[in-house]
Amino acid sequence: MADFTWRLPEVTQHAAYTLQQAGERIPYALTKLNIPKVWETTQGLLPDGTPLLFGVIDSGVLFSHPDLQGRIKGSRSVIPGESGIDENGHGTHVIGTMVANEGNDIGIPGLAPLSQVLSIQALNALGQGTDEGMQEALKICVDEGCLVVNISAGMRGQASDGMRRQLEYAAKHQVPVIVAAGNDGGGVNAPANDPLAVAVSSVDRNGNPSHFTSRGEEIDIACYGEHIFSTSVDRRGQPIYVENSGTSMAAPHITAGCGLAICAGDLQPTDPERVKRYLRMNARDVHHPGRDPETGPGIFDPSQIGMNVKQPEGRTQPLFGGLFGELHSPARAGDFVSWGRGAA
Ligand SMILES: [Ca+2]
Repeated sequence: MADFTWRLPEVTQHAAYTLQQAGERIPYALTKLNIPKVWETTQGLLPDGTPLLFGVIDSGVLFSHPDLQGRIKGSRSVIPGESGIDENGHGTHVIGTMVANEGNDIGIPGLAPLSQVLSIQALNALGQGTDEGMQEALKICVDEGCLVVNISAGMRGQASDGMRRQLEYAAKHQVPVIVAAGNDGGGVNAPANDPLAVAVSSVDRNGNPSHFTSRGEEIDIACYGEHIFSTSVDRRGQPIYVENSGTSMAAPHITAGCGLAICAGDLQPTDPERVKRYLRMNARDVHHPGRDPETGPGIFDPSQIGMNVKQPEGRTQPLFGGLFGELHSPARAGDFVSWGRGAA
């Protein structure tokens, strides 16, 4: 019997800062990705003016974090007895990278600071969770109208049949699932290695592959994953900022980048193959010329968002029908684990 325990990858935490120490600064990755330029087109609102909704399946979120005010549309847990509040730090870090408030004089801006997140806690404070819980979490994200889902977690081997069915369910509903490749330096972990997932590897600030990044032909895109400064939680449950490294930190840049592209009308909600093609067409080749196992087609380059197709303001946008249905009942307990360690 295969072991379908999920884990957070072993993320390295380099430093921690109190709120008082964290005056707002643009993280280097946002500068390298030309995100402030993209903000002239969109900061994460759909054409109808509503915030794009991301799904994040992780260790939960500290929704009281000052830099995440207004950014958390909902927070649930599929782990019995858990509240959805992040006691690990990993989920809060991933979410801050995506949607932390911009211009509020504290911490960081996320890539899509006007978007929102539905946080589904499927990994506990130790970064562990069950396959059943992860499946349930993904179904909730799709059913609740998330347009892009981030999973910075996984396991060795191949996705279970049940997880594969949920990936098919997401693909059928045109919800791309962006997954961290893993941090063990070996082959791409599951479910990032599934054809229905978008697998993200990590590079350092100079574009060199991270020594820890999992690698292989399944890598769909690379992004910055070293020394990423974002929101987190300390041991007492208080809001802090930390600097982490891991593919867990690279993936949310891709998730948020896809969200910005959707908001700008450059990318329609679509199947995984088309999302992969979009990322490939907007990749900057690094490392070995052409595709390589460490970085795939290269580092995502979102600088063309809003440049290709000029869209009039206020146009109607019929595609986004993300109606919020009822949440499903929590799944059974299990042993999932998330990728990357927060403020442990
Ligand atoms: Ca901020």
